Amino acid sequence: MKRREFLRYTTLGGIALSGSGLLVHALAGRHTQASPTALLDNASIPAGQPLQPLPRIANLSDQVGRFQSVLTPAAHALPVSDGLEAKLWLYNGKVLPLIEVREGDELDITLINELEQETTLHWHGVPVPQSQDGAPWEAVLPGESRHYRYVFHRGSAGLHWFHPHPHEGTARQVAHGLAGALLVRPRLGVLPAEVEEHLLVVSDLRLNMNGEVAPHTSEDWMNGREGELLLVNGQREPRLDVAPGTTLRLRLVNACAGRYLRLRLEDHELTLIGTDGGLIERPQPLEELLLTPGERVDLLVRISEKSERSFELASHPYTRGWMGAKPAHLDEIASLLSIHTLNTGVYPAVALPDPLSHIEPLGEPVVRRQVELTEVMPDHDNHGAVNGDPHAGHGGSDSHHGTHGPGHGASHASDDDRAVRPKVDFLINGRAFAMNDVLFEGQVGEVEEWEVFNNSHMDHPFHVHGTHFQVIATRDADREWRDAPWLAWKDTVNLAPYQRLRLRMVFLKPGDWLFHCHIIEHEELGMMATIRVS
Ligand SMILES: [Cu+2]
Repeated sequence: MKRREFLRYTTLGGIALSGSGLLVHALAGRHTQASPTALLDNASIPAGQPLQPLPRIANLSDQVGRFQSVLTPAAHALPVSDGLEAKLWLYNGKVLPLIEVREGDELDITLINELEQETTLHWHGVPVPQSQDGAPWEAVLPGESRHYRYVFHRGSAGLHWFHPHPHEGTARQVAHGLAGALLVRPRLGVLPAEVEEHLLVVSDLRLNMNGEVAPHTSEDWMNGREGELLLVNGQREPRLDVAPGTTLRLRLVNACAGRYLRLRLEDHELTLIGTDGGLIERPQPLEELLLTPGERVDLLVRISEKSERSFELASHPYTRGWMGAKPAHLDEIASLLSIHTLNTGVYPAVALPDPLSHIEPLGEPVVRRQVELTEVMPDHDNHGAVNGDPHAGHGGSDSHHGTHGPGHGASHASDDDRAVRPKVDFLINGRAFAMNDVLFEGQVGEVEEWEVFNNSHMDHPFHVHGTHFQVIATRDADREWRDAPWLAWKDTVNLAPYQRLRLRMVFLKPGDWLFHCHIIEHEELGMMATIRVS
């Protein structure tokens, strides 16, 4: 390497983005040939920097039991290197900020919308009153603000998250980086103090060589977008140094729009201790774990007693029914976190309480519903479902119609993101989401059982607002029903192609609650519906 090139390389290498953990470096001169269509690849970000904690949203209240703050989504340009900036939309200028509260706390957040489009704050995984849910019919216009106020009731402890949920604007806002983590601590923690906890928010970004978020492609809309830059807490493949034998508690959020994470930790078994809605009753050992968009997981792992070793937490290839040309990264192992053991004494194993929690079965349902997920070409009837089962019937026989009243349903002006939307509809019970459409009506406090059928050739992660559910039984394509071996509180669950799940849930608060595919692009193309609970 010539001396001049060497100097230039070291000047550009590894510059931290201000106010965030996102570290990007550009190879010498690559941005001088910037083309708006060429993309920054994962290799353009340095790996192996120390894992950074999520940046915190400060609590402005001095009252015990109250979390008060301001969230301002706005455009921010974060310096990447001389002449190259990542142009993102962020809350308070922070990449994946964290709000931390305790069960019983009251939250009071002022949202100040400094975007050039309407937005909302959806508190994914928190059973809030319906008016605080950030639903698309409660949009905050550009330049306007509103309060979100609610209390974290007992039992809401867990790792949740927040993201925008405006009508026909969610995919674009999420692709620009708008999301954050919401950690609700229990009143009384049950895990031993020796356990070392880390929150890991996995996200991805697609930037062009000018540092701009690249618009959605037709493939993004069809499959759910997977950005080339795979990030953990805004960093590429960060490094975590621990003493040998350390018991790590890794709490992950899959904040990607479309990317599935099939998690394995090299040479280690994972122990599942919690899901979307908090701790499960007894630890479950796992070789690997599938974490789909919107899901969270709480894992314990006792790291090897060997010193000076490295272990990769990685996402392994998972086939989720890709439509069109498959990007190469789908067949590759993607490293997320590199764990290194230090040359120090060995930490002893920790003893866990038994049980970790108690999960009451919801009991026999009062109402049963059928929910069917399909993909269809709009010029055909539903028997033209994309690779769908032509003999399958459609649910929705108990559907009702309602309205959110006049003034709702206005969509954004079209932009590049939406111009390339494919001619495929993603449907629930044969219907694409409409703001004034109510698919189901239910009653507060009644046990509901939903049989959700993925009548399509792609995986879909199914999310319900306003409550958590228990997966009671599952039936894979061409198999018999199997009872779930243990109970967990979930708000997002994956359905493989032609899989059926029986979910039980109770809505404790009245209002119009959304349920949808959490591949954001599928949601926006119509795979979303409303249940009106009164
Ligand atoms: Cu989907």
